[in-house]
Amino acid sequence: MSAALIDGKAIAATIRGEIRDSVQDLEAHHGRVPGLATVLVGQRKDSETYVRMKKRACAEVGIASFGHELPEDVSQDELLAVVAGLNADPEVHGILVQLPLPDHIDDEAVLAAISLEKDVDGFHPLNIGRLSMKRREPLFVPCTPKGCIELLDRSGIEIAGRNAVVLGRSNIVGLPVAMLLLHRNATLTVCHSRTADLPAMVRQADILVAAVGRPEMVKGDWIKPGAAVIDVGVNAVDDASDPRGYRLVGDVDFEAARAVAGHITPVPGGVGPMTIAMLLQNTLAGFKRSLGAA
Ligand code: NAP
Ligand code: LUD
Repeated sequence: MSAALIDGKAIAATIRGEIRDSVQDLEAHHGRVPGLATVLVGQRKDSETYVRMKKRACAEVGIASFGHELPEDVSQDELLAVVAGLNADPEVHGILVQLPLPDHIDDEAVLAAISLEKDVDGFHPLNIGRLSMKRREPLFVPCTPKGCIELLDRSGIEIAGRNAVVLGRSNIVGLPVAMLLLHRNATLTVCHSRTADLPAMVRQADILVAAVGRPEMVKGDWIKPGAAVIDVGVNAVDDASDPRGYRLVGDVDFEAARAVAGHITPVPGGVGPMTIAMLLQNTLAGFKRSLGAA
């Protein structure tokens, strides 16, 4: 038997439709639309692609986007000044500083400078702190982790009481997705590069979230039969038969895992489109909050 595909691309399109309807309603009542500012430093191809996709998604749902492209050698002070300007701009309800930043920039200082009310990535230390504590509500939940939970929920997968295994503990994916699963009453295991027996840990997982950035590292025979597999990894591997010279694969050996799992996300077309849909959702929420406060 082959796993049911969790179609992130289709689910994200449904969510964008919901957001577009809300934006239209709000514009009709208030005469204003939500605004997202994107800040891109340097010329990394992947970051350029993601930011372009985010701006395009904004346009599709009626959210205004304001792009700020800064040179690779921008100073920390110049970048902080851009963030300060966006914090003060009433047309901007969400600020996204695309990561990674160049090495000479202190990314923690930049993320901490973003107004909490506009931190649609949810990376502000206070947001992460609230996310990690019991019964504290963050203003925004980070987009990729939120997208993973949304995929489980919209696929009817029970979280409470089940064994969830997260591979990876990064600030942007592994750690926050682990916190969300814990708050939803999963029994949680977090694995990383020092985990002794990764296959044995993964075999316990009713729900597996893989976010390690290692192409097809998770093998089919690591998967518990019937498990839900959320593959966050987006890895480019050389492929001469592809016109681009590469193709994207996840952290999971998709074909082998599919034969064993109950549900599985593809790469591309799984978590990636959800990250962008959740960013739009957070921007809409920030806009609504600003209307309430006005
Ligand atoms: P990261 O910051 O590099 O973190 C990777 C994590 O995986 C670390 O915790 C690391 O352990 C662990 N790890 C690395 N090699 C391992 C191994 N051999 N065995 C066990 N654990 C290992 O990466 P990230 O930013 O979280 O991203 C992870 C992947 O998700 C990447 O492919 C990235 O492109 C993708 N991603 C996708 C989206 C999306 O929207 N779809 C969003 C963000 C990221 P240590 O902590 O011990 O070093
Ligand atoms: N920084 C992110 N850095 C990298 N893939 C993303 C991402 C869409 N501040 C900040 O957007 O949330 C962020 N906030 N991130 N990422 C990664 C991470 C950030 C990754 C993949 C995709 C966003 C995506 O849509 C497509 C897919 O998986 O189907 C494939 C896109 C392609 O290249 O064809």
